[in-house]
Amino acid sequence: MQGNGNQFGLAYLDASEVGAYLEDHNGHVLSVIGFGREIALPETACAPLWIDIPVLGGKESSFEVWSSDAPVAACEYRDMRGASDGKVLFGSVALEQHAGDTLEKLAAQAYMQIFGFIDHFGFRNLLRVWHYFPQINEDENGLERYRGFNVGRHASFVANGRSIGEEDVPAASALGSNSGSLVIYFMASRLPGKAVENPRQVSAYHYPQMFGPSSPIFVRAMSASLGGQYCFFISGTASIVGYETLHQGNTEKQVAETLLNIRTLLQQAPHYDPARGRMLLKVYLRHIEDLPMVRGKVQAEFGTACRAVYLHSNICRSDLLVEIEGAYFDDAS
Ligand code: 3EB
Repeated sequence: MQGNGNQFGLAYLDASEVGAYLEDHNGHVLSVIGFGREIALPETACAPLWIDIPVLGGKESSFEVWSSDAPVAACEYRDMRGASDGKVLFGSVALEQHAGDTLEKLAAQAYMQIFGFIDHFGFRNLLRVWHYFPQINEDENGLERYRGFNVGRHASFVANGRSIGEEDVPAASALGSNSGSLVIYFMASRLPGKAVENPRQVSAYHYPQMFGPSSPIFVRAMSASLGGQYCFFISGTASIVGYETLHQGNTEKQVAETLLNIRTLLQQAPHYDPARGRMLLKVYLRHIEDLPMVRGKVQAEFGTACRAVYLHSNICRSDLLVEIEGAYFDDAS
């Protein structure tokens, strides 16, 4: 592995970069997630996950690679595979939805497996979870699929004795893919991180029932020290104030509101210093044509050195046109 000072971290890479990066980090890769078109990749402890979401900005694929300075070992338990460097545990679950299954049932099953996996390896604290599944805004048995997903997630938190409050709830994102299974990947740790909420927003787990029979379960951000490095994971963030979507139909105003929400979260990140740390973003756009405008606003906020990946995806509320997630790393603190 090339020593560039990063103890633990994340890279967003293009198809032309990912092969060499994985070779350089041989034995140190925790997780590889590919978006867009599939390509052949060097072998890693865990097979790459593929998410069928088109990459915007003239790229056919984009890769999210998590790695560690410490050696990484594969972790297998029941049907699940993951990888750990001893400090964090990455894992994933991909479940096919067969005829007669509901997404609610699948979500509950996925979380039962996740809790079983992290408890088995002694990493009981979920820090960050990513959810992708197709037809997120479509109806299933009279309920929007995202809302059905929330019912299943909620049920498995309760069934596993996890509290629905800051101590047990991870940062997360939930986005629509174009095809494939319910794919969830996650990062867990032995010690809890510190949950961060946004004073401009009602905690998602306290959303009123107008957004579905069970509330979503995520915190707005998670602050953690991992491998001697300060990390701040920002959940999927959108144009929501209180619990309501603002600026329906206006992407430009939604991005501005989203960036204000992110700024508000970063004020609570004790070590945030844009001049010193590294920020990486995934930006989800419902409409391709919004790319130049949104990219302009994101670059104005974070500068052109900030690595941002733009993805064409449906967002979990049908009136949201843009959502942004982030990860900040400070190697010095
Ligand atoms: C929101 O603020 C937007 O269901 O896990 C953002 C991040 C959103 C995570 C989830 C949903 C989730 O409600 C949607």
